[in-house]
Amino acid sequence: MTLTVCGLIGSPFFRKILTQLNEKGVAYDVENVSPFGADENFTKMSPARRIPLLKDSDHGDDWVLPDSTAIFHYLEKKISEPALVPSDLADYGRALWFEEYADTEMASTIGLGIFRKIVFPQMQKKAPDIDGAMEVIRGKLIGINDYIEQSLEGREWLVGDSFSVADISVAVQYANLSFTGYVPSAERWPNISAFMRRVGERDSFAGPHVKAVGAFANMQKIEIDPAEGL
Ligand SMILES: N[C@@H](CCC(=O)N[C@@H](CS)C(=O)NCC(=O)O)C(=O)O
Repeated sequence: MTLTVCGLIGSPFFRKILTQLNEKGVAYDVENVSPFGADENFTKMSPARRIPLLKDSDHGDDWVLPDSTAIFHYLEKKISEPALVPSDLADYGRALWFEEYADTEMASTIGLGIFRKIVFPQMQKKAPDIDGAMEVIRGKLIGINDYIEQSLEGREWLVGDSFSVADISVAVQYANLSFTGYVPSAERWPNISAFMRRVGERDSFAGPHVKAVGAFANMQKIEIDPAEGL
């Protein structure tokens, strides 16, 4: 079996899958694939023209799976240990909810609303849209931070007692937020801060994360006055 994960290290969805495979201790290959300016062959593999994609040699050369959620749950079935989805049914449902919330609500607010405004212009040697990003941080992001903060109250992980798809999905989104220079205030959202520290201590997450940090190291970042309490 050869598993190949295609995408870019800056993508939270791509790192979601790398973190999962690292947790499982499975060897895999990585193929650098960008969705931007990709050819028609990419559209055949990924009709939504998004990364990540998974190839699994067990199914032949033409088999390819798009979408981090499809990939994640495919891999849970293929390599079941250690499980990253809860066995308890109630927890399983909650874990799927957090994955969905992270992949849609958080990704659109953080990815489209903040990350792209800071990072994408700089990739074209243009000035980042700091004011536009700050508007989203001061607006929609606060509600997301409050919800995740409250969901982590008195708990180590978002669902049940162990690290799961819920934690990975939420953490990779907050990681992309940190690449813009903004991290939620530890005074105002202490549970998020402690959670991200705990996730960052896991090699499975830290390996891909450190590579992504390097990719954005030389970019201009958001600087927030601590008095703003954001
Ligand atoms: N629901 C998809 C979302 C993937 C996604 O949005 N990937 C971004 C990169 S982080 C992408 O490929 N964007 C291409 C584009 O917007 O043109 C998943 O979970 O894989």
